[in-house]
Amino acid sequence: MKHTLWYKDAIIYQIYPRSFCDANNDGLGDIPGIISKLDYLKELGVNCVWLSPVYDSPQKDNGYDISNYRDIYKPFGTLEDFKKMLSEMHKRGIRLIMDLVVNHTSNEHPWFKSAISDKNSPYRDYYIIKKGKKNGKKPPTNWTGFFGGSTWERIGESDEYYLHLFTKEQPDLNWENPKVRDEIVDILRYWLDMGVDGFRCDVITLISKKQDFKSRFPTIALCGKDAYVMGPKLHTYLRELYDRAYSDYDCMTVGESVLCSLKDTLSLVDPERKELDMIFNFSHTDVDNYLGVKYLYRDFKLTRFKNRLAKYQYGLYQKGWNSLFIENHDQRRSVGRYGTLERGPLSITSSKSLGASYFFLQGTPFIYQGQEIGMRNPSFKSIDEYQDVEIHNIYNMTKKSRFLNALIGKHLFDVSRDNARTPMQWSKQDYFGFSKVTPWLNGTLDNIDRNVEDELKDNDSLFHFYKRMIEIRKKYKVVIEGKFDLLYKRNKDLFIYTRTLGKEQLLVICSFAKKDTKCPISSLDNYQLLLSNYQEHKDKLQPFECRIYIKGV
Ligand code: TEU
Repeated sequence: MKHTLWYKDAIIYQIYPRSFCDANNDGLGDIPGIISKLDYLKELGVNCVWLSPVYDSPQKDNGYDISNYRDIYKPFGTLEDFKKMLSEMHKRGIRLIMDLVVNHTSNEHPWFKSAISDKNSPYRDYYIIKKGKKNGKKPPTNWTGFFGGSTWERIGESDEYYLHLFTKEQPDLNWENPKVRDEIVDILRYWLDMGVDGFRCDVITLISKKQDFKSRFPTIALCGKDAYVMGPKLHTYLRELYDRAYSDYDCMTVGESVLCSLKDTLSLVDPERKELDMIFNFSHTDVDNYLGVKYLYRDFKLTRFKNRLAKYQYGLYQKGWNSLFIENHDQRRSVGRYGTLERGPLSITSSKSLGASYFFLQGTPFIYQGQEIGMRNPSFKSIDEYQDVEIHNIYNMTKKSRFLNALIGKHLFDVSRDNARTPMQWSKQDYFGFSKVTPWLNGTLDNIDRNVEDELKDNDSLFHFYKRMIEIRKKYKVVIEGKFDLLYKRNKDLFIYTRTLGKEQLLVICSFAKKDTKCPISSLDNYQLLLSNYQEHKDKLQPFECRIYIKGV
């Protein structure tokens, strides 16, 4: 089937199902809850949804540990609910991409249960099982994982271990085994035949491992990552999935590519290679940390932020497609981050400026649930209020090490993934209108001012600003195809860029300054103002003022 490029016009809204809307009042979001909010998404103007995992799962990593790829986690609903949701989305012109988690399964997947219970199991080689050292008393290598600790778990009292780059409940699949690849192709076709429009491919750049499985020189985090990031057969496997599955459907793929460079990105999204349509790159979200380790906190600098974004705009232009995002379910909220203000009279103004700064770049923009209404991090006080396995693992490590506690303890809560996973705030009603009972992870009432009901009524709200940005993206071709140019790259307060397509030019001016700032552009006479976060405009740019102009239309 023809592989159209619909994703270039897509505006994609990410739903984290646990926290979106709870229709049956068990404290957990669910699929009927999503169906009940599709008209809201239509009102916002998005035309595609990325749905975080809803497959059957013991939920050790909130669904990123799958025990049955062809059924729905019962508390979320049924396959019939899913098919109804898909149909209702399509009726509204909203496509659906599923979260594809195939670097690993759950340890409760039947494949894994069989693999570790019987050395002669046909599924034994579906996983990466190696002999430990010192008669099994030590793991095969000194690699460390994304959630801290060793990447190896001993199998009972045997001298063998299995590999898990994430929790021990998420054993890595052995992609070297063609039977594993056959299984994945079948899973892809099962959902594509159901009408799903594509996939967000979880940690897809980790699926190929170097086969030497040797220890590495110890590092502060992710020891051994060279053995599995952008592994030796990754491109082969990605092309195989395209040839055996994606190519038969008008679908889209976006790969989550942790720890990847621009060079890696170009190799993954080159259309000629038929591997992935785009990827999530994290260089701009790593601006406020060191070495890409989010616990090593670093003050934000706008020049670093805009130049890293610009690097990918220039680097991918006419070579491959890009994704654009500032939030997701693994990142803390952007309110109070990236130079914006968490509270006070300029908080929403600053979030509008940040939103405009990424939303008109070249690529497919993603909006994470609650980002469009300016949801903030919860003000949790104790580790007991956090649910995520990642922060609990890291917290326990800091409790055992004064050095680690001194190095990362201070910002641990700030960077927790739970910050993005509190219930979607639909109203000021109890439990934010998310549920009628205490949610699985509660929000905090000091953030109740940011809710859908109030923002729909307020024409000057962040919601309506996002809605207008989406309208502009849909109206002007220059936003999709225009060449990006960064202006005033060394200006530490202003992020200004143009997008040019023939005579058409979009000019995006975003101030991140808390005070009036001189606008360096001498004349704006030929431009038409499309959108701004201020009603009146002066010679100077007002605090956090953003303006989107166009000319040549
Ligand atoms: O995330 C991969 C990943 O690297 C993140 O865990 C990230 O490094 C970390 O969260 C930074 O805080 C994907 C999913 O998005 C995540 O939710 C899963 O936990 C993980 O893979 C394992 O499937």
